Amino acid sequence: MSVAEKVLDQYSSRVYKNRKTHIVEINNNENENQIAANVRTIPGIMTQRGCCYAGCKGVVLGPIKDALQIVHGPIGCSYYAWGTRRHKGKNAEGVDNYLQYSFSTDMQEPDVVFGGEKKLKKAIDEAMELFHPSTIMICSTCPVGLIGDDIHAVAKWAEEKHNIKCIAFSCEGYKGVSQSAGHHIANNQLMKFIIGEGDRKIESKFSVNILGEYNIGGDGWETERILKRIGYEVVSVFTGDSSIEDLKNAHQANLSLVQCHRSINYIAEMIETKYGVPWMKVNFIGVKGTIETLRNIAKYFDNEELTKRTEEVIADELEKIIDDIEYYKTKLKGKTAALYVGGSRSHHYQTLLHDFGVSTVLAGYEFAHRDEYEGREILPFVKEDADSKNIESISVEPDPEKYHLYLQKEVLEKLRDEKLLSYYGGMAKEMEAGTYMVDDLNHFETEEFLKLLKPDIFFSGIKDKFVAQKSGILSRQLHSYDYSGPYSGFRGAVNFARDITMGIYTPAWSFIKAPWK
Ligand code: ICS
Repeated sequence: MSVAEKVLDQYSSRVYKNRKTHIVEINNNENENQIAANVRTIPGIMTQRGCCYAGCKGVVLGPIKDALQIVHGPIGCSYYAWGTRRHKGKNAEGVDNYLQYSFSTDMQEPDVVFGGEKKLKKAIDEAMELFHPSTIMICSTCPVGLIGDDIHAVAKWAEEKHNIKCIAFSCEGYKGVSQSAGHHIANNQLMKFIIGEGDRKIESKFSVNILGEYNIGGDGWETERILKRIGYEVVSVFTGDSSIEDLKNAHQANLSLVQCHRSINYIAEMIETKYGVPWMKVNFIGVKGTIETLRNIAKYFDNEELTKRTEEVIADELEKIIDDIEYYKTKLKGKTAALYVGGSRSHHYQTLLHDFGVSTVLAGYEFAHRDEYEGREILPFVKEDADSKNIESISVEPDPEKYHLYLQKEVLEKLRDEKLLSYYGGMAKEMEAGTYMVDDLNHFETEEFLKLLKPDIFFSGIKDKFVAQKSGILSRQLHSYDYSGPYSGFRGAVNFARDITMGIYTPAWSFIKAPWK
Protein backbone atom coordinates (compact mmCIF):
# COMPACT_ATOMS: atom_id res chain seq x y z
CA MET A 1 0.00 0.00 0.00
CA SER A 2 1.27 3.47 -0.85
CA VAL A 3 1.32 6.18 1.80
CA ALA A 4 -1.74 7.84 0.26
CA GLU A 5 -3.65 4.57 0.23
CA LYS A 6 -2.84 3.96 3.87
CA VAL A 7 -4.36 7.36 4.70
CA LEU A 8 -7.38 6.97 2.42
CA ASP A 9 -8.05 3.40 3.45
CA GLN A 10 -9.34 4.56 6.82
CA TYR A 11 -12.27 6.43 5.27
CA SER A 12 -15.75 5.14 4.51
CA SER A 13 -16.20 4.33 0.83
CA ARG A 14 -17.98 7.60 -0.06
CA VAL A 15 -15.40 9.78 1.62
CA TYR A 16 -12.66 7.61 0.14
CA LYS A 17 -13.95 8.20 -3.39
CA ASN A 18 -14.11 11.95 -2.88
CA ARG A 19 -10.78 12.46 -1.13
CA LYS A 20 -8.92 10.19 -3.54
CA THR A 21 -9.38 12.81 -6.27
CA HIS A 22 -7.72 15.45 -4.06
CA ILE A 23 -4.57 13.44 -3.32
CA VAL A 24 -1.98 12.95 -6.06
CA GLU A 25 1.26 11.03 -5.98
CA ILE A 26 3.38 12.98 -8.45
CA ASN A 27 4.08 11.21 -11.76
CA ASN A 28 2.81 7.97 -10.32
CA ASN A 29 -0.83 7.99 -11.27
CA GLU A 30 -2.84 7.28 -14.34
CA ASN A 31 -4.32 10.81 -14.36
CA GLU A 32 -1.05 12.66 -14.98
CA ASN A 33 -1.15 14.75 -11.82
CA GLN A 34 -4.76 15.83 -12.34
CA ILE A 35 -6.31 17.00 -9.11
CA ALA A 36 -9.77 17.97 -7.89
CA ALA A 37 -9.72 21.52 -6.50
CA ASN A 38 -11.94 24.50 -5.67
CA VAL A 39 -14.88 22.32 -4.71
CA ARG A 40 -16.83 21.98 -1.48
CA THR A 41 -15.30 20.36 1.58
CA ILE A 42 -17.23 17.32 2.79
CA PRO A 43 -19.44 18.51 5.69
CA GLY A 44 -18.12 17.40 9.04
CA ILE A 45 -14.52 17.12 7.91
CA MET A 46 -12.09 19.32 9.84
CA THR A 47 -10.88 21.55 7.01
CA GLN A 48 -8.32 24.33 7.49
CA ARG A 49 -10.02 26.58 4.96
CA GLY A 50 -11.32 30.05 5.70
CA CYS A 51 -14.38 31.89 4.40
CA CYS A 52 -15.17 34.32 1.60
CA TYR A 53 -15.10 37.30 3.97
CA ALA A 54 -11.60 36.25 5.10
CA GLY A 55 -10.40 36.28 1.48
CA CYS A 56 -11.94 39.66 0.69
CA LYS A 57 -11.54 41.76 3.82
CA GLY A 58 -8.76 39.81 5.50
CA VAL A 59 -6.53 39.11 2.53
CA VAL A 60 -6.96 41.53 -0.37
CA LEU A 61 -8.45 44.66 1.25
CA GLY A 62 -6.92 44.44 4.72
CA PRO A 63 -3.46 45.78 3.80
CA ILE A 64 -4.78 48.97 2.11
CA LYS A 65 -3.82 51.34 4.88
CA ASP A 66 -5.81 54.48 4.15
CA ALA A 67 -9.18 52.88 3.42
CA LEU A 68 -11.27 52.79 6.56
CA GLN A 69 -12.78 49.31 6.42
CA ILE A 70 -16.01 48.74 8.29
CA VAL A 71 -17.04 45.17 8.87
CA HIS A 72 -20.80 44.93 8.82
CA GLY A 73 -21.50 41.95 11.03
CA PRO A 74 -20.98 40.42 14.46
CA ILE A 75 -17.87 41.41 16.36
CA GLY A 76 -16.19 37.99 16.11
CA CYS A 77 -15.67 38.37 12.36
CA SER A 78 -14.10 41.79 12.88
CA TYR A 79 -11.84 40.69 15.63
CA TYR A 80 -10.58 37.87 13.43
CA ALA A 81 -9.38 40.35 10.80
CA TRP A 82 -7.61 42.60 13.31
CA GLY A 83 -3.98 42.52 12.23
CA THR A 84 -3.47 38.82 12.85
CA ARG A 85 -2.24 38.27 9.31
CA ARG A 86 0.76 40.53 9.96
CA HIS A 87 0.40 42.63 6.83
CA LYS A 88 2.68 45.50 7.75
CA GLY A 89 2.34 49.14 6.75
CA LYS A 90 4.51 52.20 7.36
CA ASN A 91 3.19 55.60 8.29
CA ALA A 92 3.67 58.07 5.45
CA GLU A 93 3.16 61.82 5.25
CA GLY A 94 -0.29 62.72 4.11
CA VAL A 95 -1.55 59.14 4.02
CA ASP A 96 -4.01 57.91 6.64
CA ASN A 97 -3.18 54.63 8.32
CA TYR A 98 -5.99 52.57 9.84
CA LEU A 99 -4.12 49.27 10.04
CA GLN A 100 -4.11 49.28 13.82
CA TYR A 101 -7.88 49.68 14.05
CA SER A 102 -10.77 47.27 13.89
CA PHE A 103 -14.04 48.86 12.75
CA SER A 104 -17.26 46.92 13.14
CA THR A 105 -21.01 47.47 13.35
CA ASP A 106 -21.07 44.85 16.10
CA MET A 107 -24.37 43.39 14.88
CA GLN A 108 -26.68 42.12 17.60
CA GLU A 109 -29.83 39.99 17.51
CA PRO A 110 -32.22 42.95 17.05
CA ASP A 111 -30.18 44.10 14.02
CA VAL A 112 -30.50 40.67 12.49
CA VAL A 113 -34.25 40.64 13.12
CA PHE A 114 -35.08 44.25 12.16
CA GLY A 115 -32.27 44.98 9.67
CA GLY A 116 -28.81 46.44 10.14
CA GLU A 117 -28.67 49.28 7.60
CA LYS A 118 -29.43 51.97 10.18
CA LYS A 119 -26.60 50.79 12.35
CA LEU A 120 -24.26 50.71 9.39
CA LYS A 121 -25.14 54.32 8.48
CA LYS A 122 -24.55 55.32 12.07
CA ALA A 123 -21.17 53.61 12.03
CA ILE A 124 -20.22 55.52 8.88
CA ASP A 125 -21.30 58.85 10.40
CA GLU A 126 -19.28 58.07 13.50
CA ALA A 127 -16.21 57.07 11.50
CA MET A 128 -16.46 60.30 9.48
CA GLU A 129 -16.69 62.39 12.60
CA LEU A 130 -13.74 60.75 14.31
CA PHE A 131 -11.35 60.00 11.44
CA HIS A 132 -12.39 61.97 8.32
CA PRO A 133 -11.28 59.21 5.92
CA SER A 134 -11.39 59.84 2.17
CA THR A 135 -12.33 56.23 1.45
CA ILE A 136 -14.58 53.86 3.34
CA MET A 137 -15.01 50.20 2.48
CA ILE A 138 -17.92 48.14 3.77
CA CYS A 139 -17.49 44.37 4.04
CA SER A 140 -20.42 42.03 4.65
CA THR A 141 -20.36 38.97 6.84
CA CYS A 142 -22.82 36.05 6.68
CA PRO A 143 -25.91 37.49 8.43
CA VAL A 144 -25.93 40.57 6.21
CA GLY A 145 -26.58 38.47 3.12
CA LEU A 146 -29.16 36.36 4.92
CA ILE A 147 -31.27 39.31 6.07
CA GLY A 148 -30.75 41.28 2.83
CA ASP A 149 -29.22 44.56 4.05
CA ASP A 150 -28.44 46.62 0.94
CA ILE A 151 -24.87 47.70 1.66
CA HIS A 152 -24.43 49.04 -1.89
CA ALA A 153 -27.29 51.48 -1.37
CA VAL A 154 -25.75 52.53 1.93
CA ALA A 155 -22.41 53.09 0.17
CA LYS A 156 -24.12 55.36 -2.35
CA TRP A 157 -25.81 57.23 0.47
CA ALA A 158 -22.46 57.71 2.22
CA GLU A 159 -20.79 59.02 -0.94
CA GLU A 160 -23.48 61.66 -1.34
CA LYS A 161 -23.75 62.63 2.28
CA HIS A 162 -20.05 62.79 3.09
CA ASN A 163 -18.50 63.45 -0.30
CA ILE A 164 -16.13 60.50 -0.03
CA LYS A 165 -15.49 57.31 -1.93
CA CYS A 166 -17.41 54.44 -0.40
CA ILE A 167 -17.24 50.92 -1.85
CA ALA A 168 -19.30 47.98 -0.66
CA PHE A 169 -18.16 44.36 -0.86
CA SER A 170 -20.80 41.63 -0.70
CA CYS A 171 -18.35 39.07 0.60
CA GLU A 172 -20.62 37.11 2.94
CA GLY A 173 -18.62 34.27 4.46
CA TYR A 174 -20.77 31.50 3.02
CA LYS A 175 -20.21 32.50 -0.62
CA GLY A 176 -18.12 30.13 -2.70
CA VAL A 177 -16.28 27.20 -1.16
CA SER A 178 -13.37 29.00 0.52
CA GLN A 179 -11.63 32.36 0.88
CA SER A 180 -10.84 32.18 -2.83
CA ALA A 181 -14.31 33.56 -3.64
CA GLY A 182 -13.48 36.61 -1.54
CA HIS A 183 -10.33 37.32 -3.53
CA HIS A 184 -12.44 37.43 -6.67
CA ILE A 185 -15.06 39.75 -5.18
CA ALA A 186 -12.38 42.14 -3.92
CA ASN A 187 -10.63 42.08 -7.32
CA ASN A 188 -13.87 42.96 -9.13
CA GLN A 189 -14.66 45.98 -6.98
CA LEU A 190 -11.09 47.35 -7.04
CA MET A 191 -11.17 47.08 -10.83
CA LYS A 192 -14.58 48.77 -11.09
CA PHE A 193 -14.07 51.61 -8.64
CA ILE A 194 -10.36 52.33 -8.14
CA ILE A 195 -7.88 51.17 -10.78
CA GLY A 196 -7.51 53.62 -13.64
CA GLU A 197 -8.58 56.74 -11.76
CA GLY A 198 -5.12 58.12 -10.98
CA ASP A 199 -3.01 60.55 -12.97
CA ARG A 200 0.18 60.63 -10.92
CA LYS A 201 3.21 61.35 -13.07
CA ILE A 202 5.24 58.18 -13.67
CA GLU A 203 8.94 59.06 -13.89
CA SER A 204 10.54 55.93 -15.29
CA LYS A 205 9.68 53.74 -18.24
CA PHE A 206 10.84 50.81 -16.11
CA SER A 207 7.63 50.98 -14.11
CA VAL A 208 6.01 47.96 -12.49
CA ASN A 209 3.11 46.90 -10.30
CA ILE A 210 3.67 44.14 -7.77
CA LEU A 211 0.46 42.11 -7.66
CA GLY A 212 -0.35 39.49 -5.04
CA GLU A 213 2.16 40.78 -2.48
CA TYR A 214 0.60 41.58 0.89
CA ASN A 215 3.72 42.50 2.84
CA ILE A 216 3.36 39.73 5.41
CA GLY A 217 6.26 40.12 7.83
CA GLY A 218 7.67 42.82 5.52
CA ASP A 219 8.14 40.64 2.40
CA GLY A 220 6.96 43.41 0.09
CA TRP A 221 9.51 45.85 1.51
CA GLU A 222 12.39 43.51 0.70
CA THR A 223 11.07 42.95 -2.82
CA GLU A 224 10.67 46.69 -3.38
CA ARG A 225 14.12 47.39 -2.00
CA ILE A 226 15.71 45.11 -4.59
CA LEU A 227 13.62 46.41 -7.49
CA LYS A 228 14.34 50.03 -6.61
CA ARG A 229 18.04 49.34 -6.29
CA ILE A 230 18.05 48.13 -9.85
CA GLY A 231 16.19 51.20 -11.01
CA TYR A 232 12.55 50.18 -11.29
CA GLU A 233 9.73 52.47 -10.31
CA VAL A 234 7.15 50.61 -8.26
CA VAL A 235 3.83 52.21 -9.16
CA SER A 236 1.60 50.10 -6.95
CA VAL A 237 1.61 47.04 -4.72
CA PHE A 238 -1.58 44.98 -4.46
CA THR A 239 -2.06 45.47 -1.67
CA GLY A 240 0.80 45.28 0.86
CA ASP A 241 1.47 48.64 2.55
CA SER A 242 -0.56 50.33 -0.18
CA SER A 243 -2.68 53.44 -0.39
CA ILE A 244 -5.73 54.09 -2.54
CA GLU A 245 -3.71 56.63 -4.51
CA ASP A 246 -1.14 53.92 -5.46
CA LEU A 247 -3.84 51.51 -6.57
CA LYS A 248 -5.58 54.17 -8.66
CA ASN A 249 -2.43 54.52 -10.75
CA ALA A 250 -1.74 50.84 -11.46
CA HIS A 251 -2.91 51.19 -15.07
CA GLN A 252 0.03 53.49 -15.80
CA ALA A 253 2.77 50.90 -15.18
CA ASN A 254 4.47 49.09 -18.04
CA LEU A 255 4.44 45.63 -16.46
CA SER A 256 2.59 43.83 -13.68
CA LEU A 257 4.56 41.32 -11.62
CA VAL A 258 2.36 38.59 -10.17
CA GLN A 259 3.67 37.02 -6.96
CA CYS A 260 0.52 35.27 -5.68
CA HIS A 261 -1.38 34.14 -8.75
CA ARG A 262 -4.45 32.82 -6.93
CA SER A 263 -5.52 35.97 -5.14
CA ILE A 264 -4.98 38.53 -7.88
CA ASN A 265 -4.95 36.86 -11.32
CA TYR A 266 -8.33 38.48 -12.11
CA ILE A 267 -6.90 41.99 -11.74
CA ALA A 268 -3.71 41.05 -13.59
CA GLU A 269 -5.75 39.95 -16.60
CA MET A 270 -8.22 42.81 -16.48
CA ILE A 271 -5.49 45.46 -16.29
CA GLU A 272 -3.94 43.89 -19.35
CA THR A 273 -7.19 43.82 -21.35
CA LYS A 274 -8.29 47.28 -20.36
CA TYR A 275 -4.99 49.16 -20.20
CA GLY A 276 -2.49 47.05 -22.16
CA VAL A 277 -0.21 46.28 -19.19
CA PRO A 278 1.02 42.67 -19.53
CA TRP A 279 1.66 40.46 -16.52
CA MET A 280 4.52 38.18 -15.63
CA LYS A 281 4.47 35.46 -12.98
CA VAL A 282 7.37 36.07 -10.60
CA ASN A 283 8.71 34.48 -7.43
CA PHE A 284 10.66 36.51 -4.93
CA ILE A 285 10.78 33.63 -2.45
CA GLY A 286 14.14 31.88 -2.63
CA VAL A 287 17.54 33.09 -3.78
CA LYS A 288 17.43 31.24 -7.10
CA GLY A 289 13.80 32.24 -7.57
CA THR A 290 14.63 35.91 -7.00
CA ILE A 291 17.57 35.86 -9.40
CA GLU A 292 15.57 34.16 -12.13
CA THR A 293 12.73 36.62 -11.61
CA LEU A 294 15.02 39.65 -11.85
CA ARG A 295 16.51 38.34 -15.09
CA ASN A 296 13.07 37.70 -16.56
CA ILE A 297 11.93 41.24 -15.78
CA ALA A 298 15.09 42.65 -17.39
CA LYS A 299 14.39 40.52 -20.43
CA TYR A 300 10.96 42.10 -20.82
CA PHE A 301 12.27 45.67 -20.60
CA ASP A 302 15.16 44.74 -22.92
CA ASN A 303 17.50 47.60 -22.07
CA GLU A 304 21.26 47.18 -21.97
CA GLU A 305 21.84 49.50 -19.01
CA LEU A 306 19.08 47.87 -17.01
CA THR A 307 20.32 44.35 -17.72
CA LYS A 308 23.83 45.33 -16.62
CA ARG A 309 22.51 46.94 -13.47
CA THR A 310 20.43 43.81 -12.74
CA GLU A 311 23.54 41.62 -12.81
CA GLU A 312 25.49 44.08 -10.67
CA VAL A 313 22.81 44.12 -8.00
CA ILE A 314 22.46 40.33 -8.04
CA ALA A 315 26.24 39.93 -7.61
CA ASP A 316 26.41 42.46 -4.80
CA GLU A 317 23.40 41.07 -2.92
CA LEU A 318 24.78 37.54 -3.25
CA GLU A 319 28.16 38.53 -1.95
CA LYS A 320 26.54 39.92 1.20
CA ILE A 321 24.61 36.74 2.04
CA ILE A 322 26.76 33.96 0.63
CA ASP A 323 28.57 33.11 3.88
CA ASP A 324 25.30 32.80 5.77
CA ILE A 325 23.73 30.74 3.01
CA GLU A 326 26.68 28.33 2.99
CA TYR A 327 26.60 28.02 6.78
CA TYR A 328 22.87 27.25 6.93
CA LYS A 329 23.24 24.77 4.09
CA THR A 330 25.54 22.70 6.27
CA LYS A 331 22.83 22.69 8.93
CA LEU A 332 19.83 21.96 6.70
CA LYS A 333 21.01 19.87 3.78
CA GLY A 334 19.21 16.54 3.52
CA LYS A 335 16.24 17.51 5.70
CA THR A 336 12.70 17.00 4.43
CA ALA A 337 9.64 19.23 4.60
CA ALA A 338 5.87 19.12 4.19
CA LEU A 339 4.04 22.34 3.29
CA TYR A 340 0.41 23.21 3.64
CA VAL A 341 -0.76 26.78 3.11
CA GLY A 342 -3.44 28.65 1.18
CA GLY A 343 -3.01 28.97 -2.54
CA SER A 344 0.50 29.97 -3.44
CA ARG A 345 3.18 29.66 -0.82
CA SER A 346 3.35 25.86 -0.83
CA HIS A 347 4.82 26.21 -4.29
CA HIS A 348 7.02 29.28 -3.72
CA TYR A 349 8.65 27.99 -0.57
CA GLN A 350 9.83 24.82 -2.26
CA THR A 351 12.22 27.05 -4.20
CA LEU A 352 13.60 28.55 -1.00
CA LEU A 353 13.92 25.17 0.72
CA HIS A 354 15.73 23.88 -2.32
CA ASP A 355 18.35 26.66 -1.88
CA PHE A 356 19.33 24.96 1.38
CA GLY A 357 19.10 21.35 0.20
CA VAL A 358 15.77 20.66 1.91
CA SER A 359 13.46 18.47 -0.18
CA THR A 360 9.67 18.54 -0.12
CA VAL A 361 7.76 15.32 0.50
CA LEU A 362 4.23 16.75 0.55
CA ALA A 363 2.75 20.06 -0.53
CA GLY A 364 -0.85 21.17 -0.42
CA TYR A 365 -3.10 24.15 -0.92
CA GLU A 366 -6.21 24.94 1.08
CA PHE A 367 -8.18 26.59 -1.70
CA ALA A 368 -6.10 26.95 -4.87
CA HIS A 369 -7.71 26.16 -8.22
CA ARG A 370 -6.38 23.61 -10.65
CA ASP A 371 -4.12 26.15 -12.39
CA GLU A 372 -2.00 26.56 -9.24
CA TYR A 373 -1.44 22.80 -9.22
CA GLU A 374 -1.32 21.88 -12.88
CA GLY A 375 -0.60 25.16 -14.67
CA ARG A 376 -2.74 27.54 -16.69
CA GLU A 377 -2.84 25.17 -19.66
CA ILE A 378 -5.51 23.33 -17.70
CA LEU A 379 -7.89 26.34 -17.68
CA PRO A 380 -9.86 25.45 -20.84
CA PHE A 381 -10.68 22.09 -19.26
CA VAL A 382 -11.84 23.34 -15.86
CA LYS A 383 -15.57 22.79 -15.52
CA GLU A 384 -17.63 25.48 -13.85
CA ASP A 385 -19.99 24.31 -11.14
CA ALA A 386 -22.86 25.95 -9.27
CA ASP A 387 -20.49 27.29 -6.60
CA SER A 388 -18.06 28.97 -8.99
CA LYS A 389 -20.90 30.36 -11.13
CA ASN A 390 -22.25 32.09 -8.04
CA ILE A 391 -19.29 34.47 -7.98
CA GLU A 392 -19.62 37.36 -10.38
CA SER A 393 -17.09 37.40 -13.20
CA ILE A 394 -16.75 40.79 -14.87
CA SER A 395 -15.33 41.53 -18.29
CA VAL A 396 -13.61 44.71 -19.42
CA GLU A 397 -12.89 46.40 -22.77
CA PRO A 398 -9.79 48.30 -23.90
CA ASP A 399 -9.91 51.87 -22.59
CA PRO A 400 -9.92 54.26 -25.57
CA GLU A 401 -7.67 56.80 -23.82
CA LYS A 402 -5.60 54.94 -21.27
CA TYR A 403 -4.66 51.81 -23.23
CA HIS A 404 -0.90 51.75 -23.86
CA LEU A 405 1.65 49.17 -24.99
CA TYR A 406 5.28 49.28 -23.93
CA LEU A 407 6.39 46.60 -26.39
CA GLN A 408 5.30 46.03 -29.93
CA LYS A 409 2.58 43.46 -30.47
CA GLU A 410 4.88 40.96 -32.20
CA VAL A 411 7.43 41.11 -29.38
CA LEU A 412 4.66 40.59 -26.84
CA GLU A 413 3.43 37.56 -28.75
CA LYS A 414 6.92 36.13 -28.79
CA LEU A 415 7.32 36.56 -25.03
CA ARG A 416 3.94 34.93 -24.56
CA ASP A 417 4.99 31.96 -26.69
CA GLU A 418 8.08 31.65 -24.51
CA LYS A 419 5.73 31.60 -21.49
CA LEU A 420 7.50 34.60 -20.01
CA LEU A 421 4.22 36.54 -20.00
CA SER A 422 0.62 35.60 -19.15
CA TYR A 423 1.63 32.18 -17.90
CA TYR A 424 1.88 30.27 -14.66
CA GLY A 425 3.06 26.68 -14.74
CA GLY A 426 1.77 25.62 -11.31
CA MET A 427 3.33 23.46 -8.64
CA ALA A 428 3.16 19.88 -9.91
CA LYS A 429 5.79 20.27 -12.62
CA GLU A 430 8.41 21.25 -10.09
CA MET A 431 7.76 18.45 -7.62
CA GLU A 432 9.72 15.23 -7.61
CA ALA A 433 8.25 11.87 -8.58
CA GLY A 434 6.78 10.00 -5.63
CA THR A 435 6.06 13.09 -3.54
CA TYR A 436 2.51 14.12 -2.62
CA MET A 437 0.27 16.97 -3.69
CA VAL A 438 -2.90 17.34 -1.63
CA ASP A 439 -5.87 19.67 -2.00
CA ASP A 440 -7.82 20.83 1.08
CA LEU A 441 -5.72 18.64 3.38
CA ASN A 442 -7.78 18.12 6.52
CA HIS A 443 -6.84 17.65 10.12
CA PHE A 444 -7.08 13.88 10.06
CA GLU A 445 -4.99 13.54 6.92
CA THR A 446 -2.39 15.95 8.32
CA GLU A 447 -1.77 13.74 11.32
CA GLU A 448 -1.75 10.56 9.25
CA PHE A 449 0.61 11.89 6.57
CA LEU A 450 2.97 13.28 9.19
CA LYS A 451 3.14 9.91 10.91
CA LEU A 452 3.90 8.09 7.68
CA LEU A 453 6.17 10.56 5.88
CA LYS A 454 7.97 11.84 9.01
CA PRO A 455 9.18 15.15 7.57
CA ASP A 456 11.67 17.15 9.65
CA ILE A 457 9.58 20.31 9.29
CA PHE A 458 5.90 20.94 8.72
CA PHE A 459 5.13 24.40 7.33
CA SER A 460 1.56 25.32 8.03
CA GLY A 461 -0.66 27.59 10.11
CA ILE A 462 -1.87 28.25 13.63
CA LYS A 463 -4.65 25.66 13.47
CA ASP A 464 -2.40 22.65 13.04
CA LYS A 465 0.99 23.92 14.15
CA PHE A 466 0.78 22.67 17.71
CA VAL A 467 -0.59 19.26 16.82
CA ALA A 468 2.56 18.75 14.75
CA GLN A 469 4.91 20.09 17.39
CA LYS A 470 3.40 17.99 20.15
CA SER A 471 4.05 14.96 18.02
CA GLY A 472 7.72 15.90 17.77
CA ILE A 473 7.85 17.64 14.38
CA LEU A 474 9.00 21.24 14.09
CA SER A 475 6.26 23.44 12.67
CA ARG A 476 6.67 26.95 11.33
CA GLN A 477 3.76 29.11 10.26
CA LEU A 478 4.02 30.08 6.62
CA HIS A 479 1.03 32.41 6.88
CA SER A 480 2.29 34.76 9.57
CA TYR A 481 5.95 33.64 9.84
CA ASP A 482 5.54 33.26 13.62
CA TYR A 483 6.31 36.93 14.29
CA SER A 484 9.44 36.81 12.10
CA GLY A 485 10.23 37.80 8.51
CA PRO A 486 10.72 39.06 5.93
CA TYR A 487 11.41 35.80 4.12
CA SER A 488 11.46 37.17 0.57
CA GLY A 489 14.39 38.18 -1.62
CA PHE A 490 18.02 37.91 -0.59
CA ARG A 491 17.93 39.05 3.02
CA GLY A 492 14.72 37.14 3.63
CA ALA A 493 16.35 33.86 2.63
CA VAL A 494 18.84 34.27 5.46
CA ASN A 495 16.09 35.09 7.99
CA PHE A 496 14.20 32.01 6.92
CA ALA A 497 17.19 29.67 7.18
CA ARG A 498 18.10 31.08 10.59
CA ASP A 499 14.56 30.54 11.91
CA ILE A 500 14.27 26.92 10.80
CA THR A 501 17.80 26.10 11.89
CA MET A 502 16.99 27.42 15.36
CA GLY A 503 13.82 25.37 15.35
CA ILE A 504 15.44 22.13 14.31
CA TYR A 505 18.43 22.40 16.65
CA THR A 506 16.65 23.58 19.78
CA PRO A 507 17.32 21.18 22.68
CA ALA A 508 13.57 21.24 23.45
CA TRP A 509 13.01 18.24 21.18
CA SER A 510 14.89 15.91 23.51
CA PHE A 511 12.09 16.41 26.06
CA ILE A 512 9.32 15.31 23.68
CA LYS A 513 8.34 11.79 22.87
CA ALA A 514 6.22 11.32 19.78
CA PRO A 515 3.07 9.29 20.55
CA TRP A 516 4.01 6.59 18.05
CA LYS A 517 7.51 6.10 19.41
FE1 ICS B 1 -1.86 34.35 -1.90
MO1 ICS B 1 -2.57 32.78 4.75
FE2 ICS B 1 -1.33 35.13 0.46
FE3 ICS B 1 -1.34 32.65 -0.14
FE4 ICS B 1 -3.53 33.95 -0.04
FE5 ICS B 1 -3.79 33.35 2.43
FE6 ICS B 1 -1.59 34.51 2.94
FE7 ICS B 1 -1.61 32.06 2.31
C1 ICS B 1 -2.20 33.60 1.32
S1 ICS B 1 -2.95 35.89 -0.80
S2 ICS B 1 -3.44 34.75 4.09
S3 ICS B 1 0.05 34.14 -0.86
S4 ICS B 1 -0.54 36.28 2.16
S5 ICS B 1 -5.43 33.79 1.08
S6 ICS B 1 -0.41 32.95 3.91
S7 ICS B 1 -2.95 32.48 -1.57
S8 ICS B 1 -3.48 31.36 3.19
S9 ICS B 1 -0.54 30.83 0.78
